[in-house]
Amino acid sequence: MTLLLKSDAERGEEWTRLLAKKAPKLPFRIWPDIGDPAEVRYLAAWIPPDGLFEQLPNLELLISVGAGVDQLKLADIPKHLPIVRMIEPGLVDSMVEYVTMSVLALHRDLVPYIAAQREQAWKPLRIRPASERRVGVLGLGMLGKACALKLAEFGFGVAGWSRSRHEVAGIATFAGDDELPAFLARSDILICLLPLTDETRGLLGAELFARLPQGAMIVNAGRGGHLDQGALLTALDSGQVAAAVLDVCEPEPLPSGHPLWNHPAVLITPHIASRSRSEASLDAVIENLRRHRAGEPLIGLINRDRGY
Ligand code: NDP
Ligand code: OXD
Repeated sequence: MTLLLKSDAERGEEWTRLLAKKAPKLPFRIWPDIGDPAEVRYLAAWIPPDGLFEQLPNLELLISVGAGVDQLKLADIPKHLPIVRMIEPGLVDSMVEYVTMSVLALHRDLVPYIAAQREQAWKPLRIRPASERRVGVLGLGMLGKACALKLAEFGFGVAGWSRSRHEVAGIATFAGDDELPAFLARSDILICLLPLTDETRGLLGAELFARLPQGAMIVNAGRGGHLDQGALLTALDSGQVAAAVLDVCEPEPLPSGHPLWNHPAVLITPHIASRSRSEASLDAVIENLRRHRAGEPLIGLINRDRGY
C-alpha cells in the first residue's frame, strides 16, 4: 500500500520527515525511486510524468498536490482512477491574503501612486470609500467564497458568480452564463478564481472587458489561460480596464520583453498567491487515504466531466 510522491525536492523532504511522525507504517516513496510498481496504490503529484500510469498497475487514487487539476491531462488518466485535489485551510488563508492585498492595492490607487513615485511626483487622489466600490468574484468555490466574505468585511459591495446557484450571507450571487452580464456590469474590481476548464479558458477577453464598467480593474489569481493577454493590453490602452494584478500568466514565466512586464498599470507576481502547506496537506492526504480504505466519500473528489 505504498504512497508515491512526484513533486519538488522540498516537498519530498518535508513529507518524509512528517510521515515518519504521522504515519510511520505507511510505505512512502519519492519518484523516480518507485520501488515495486505493483505496491504503489496512491500517487500524489502536481504533474505525473508521461507513462507513469502504465507502470503502476494497482494504482487506486490520484491526489493533486495543488488546488487545481488543470495541469493534469485528464484524458490520459485511467478512467477508473478517482482524482482528488488539495483541500486544506492554509491554501485558503494565503489566497484570502493575496486577494485582499490586491483589491486593497487597486482600491487605494497603489498603481498610480507607484507611477507617481517613479516620477518623484506628490499627487494625492481622493479617497473613495469601500462602500462606493463593487467587487465581483468569478468562482464561488473553496477560494472564491472565502475571499468574497473577507472583502465584504471591508464594506465593499461584493458579488460572486458560479456555475450553480449559491447563497452566501452578505454576498450577491449570480449563476450561469445568463447572469454573467449583470454580474459583470456591477464589478468595478473583478477577481478571477475559477478553475481552468474548456468552458472558462479565455473568459477574461474582449467581450467580458466590454461588459465591465468603464475603468474597471482585474485580479487574476486563477490560471493564465483564463486571460486573453492581448485583449487585456488593448483594454488597458483604451482605458476600458484601468489596472490589473496578475498572479498567473501563460506561459509561466512570462517571456522577457512581454509588454505586460513593463506596463505601468499592471502588477505581476510569480504564481505565489497561494500554495498548499506541507503539514496540513499531508494531514489531508492521510485523511483521504483513511476514507478511501474505509469506503467513505473522499474530500476534494473532482468531477472529470466538469473538469474541476
Ligand atoms: P472550486 O472547485 O472549489 O471552485 C470553483 C468555482 O468556480 C465554483 O464556484 C464553480 O461553480 C465555479 N465555476 C467553475 N466553472 C464554472 C463555469 N463554467 N461557470 C461559472 N462558474 C464556474 O475551486 P477553488 O476555489 O478551490 O480554486 C479555484 C482555482 O484557483 C483553482 O482551480 C486554481 O486554478 C486556482 N488556484 C490558484 C492558485 C494560485 O496560487 N494562483 C492557488 C490555488 C488555486 P460551482 O460552485 O457551481 O461548481
Ligand atoms: C494550485 C496552485 O492550484 O498552486 O494549488 O496554483
